[in-house]
Amino acid sequence: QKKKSQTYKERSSTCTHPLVQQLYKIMHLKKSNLALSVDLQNSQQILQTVDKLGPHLCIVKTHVDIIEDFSPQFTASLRDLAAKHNFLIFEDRKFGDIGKTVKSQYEGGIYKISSWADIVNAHPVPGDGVVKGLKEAVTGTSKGCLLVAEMSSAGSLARNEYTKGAIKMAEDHKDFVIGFICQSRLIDDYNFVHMTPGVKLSEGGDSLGQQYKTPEEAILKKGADVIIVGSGILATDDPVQAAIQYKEAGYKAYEESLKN
Ligand code: 5IU
Repeated sequence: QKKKSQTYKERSSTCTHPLVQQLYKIMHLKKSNLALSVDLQNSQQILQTVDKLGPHLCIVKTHVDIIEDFSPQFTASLRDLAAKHNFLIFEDRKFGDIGKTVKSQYEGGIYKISSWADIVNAHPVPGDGVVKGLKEAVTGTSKGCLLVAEMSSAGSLARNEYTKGAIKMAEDHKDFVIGFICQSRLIDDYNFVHMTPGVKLSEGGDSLGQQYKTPEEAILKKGADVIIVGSGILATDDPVQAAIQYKEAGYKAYEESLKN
């Protein structure tokens, strides 16, 4: 039996992980369940876009390894924008190696992801060493990790038993795993934030296997907490207006979901 739906405000006080509390608080205050996937390759362009769209976002999702002119100044500026507009930063790195390796990939190299990203994600394919390795890099902080339990792309192998394994791994590491990247509701527990990419106001896909669902479908039918939108916002003439449209569609679907 499904538990009664909780408001973002209620979730911010009943959930246990500090980062999850903070996220739901932001979602409540900004009336937004919208994460922007800012898949641009120029750091100034990213910062300008995030500064304009920031008021409408609960999360900014990055792919730091596609940036052509990366510098530590970029991540410092992004953190300043996160403080200015009150959003969390999610680096969509999808760690997928043995524990020792992902630990260095998370804290080291050029990007030093653990120093600026609030949230990262990991593929559960290596087993829970991936989670343990990442966790070791950030002991004593309130950073969080999402497990990629399902993908939006055609033919994804992350399904059935694999997805069940991801759920078990999350439950075994509640102090660090704060949720899932998924396409459907996996656990009836707000301590695990369900974030869904592959969202666009008009359904369809792209030429490389991406498959889209609408905000309503993601939230109302599939039980997403956060919708992740990239080109639906960025590949328009007016990204600010588009962000507002997605924010409002997402929030309306959330309000509708409270009636259940
Ligand atoms: N992304 C997906 N699907 C997934 C996962 C991640 O699309 O299952 I895991 C990423 C890829 C891209 C963004 O950075 O989310 C979606 O961008 P568009 O909204 O432009 O398709």
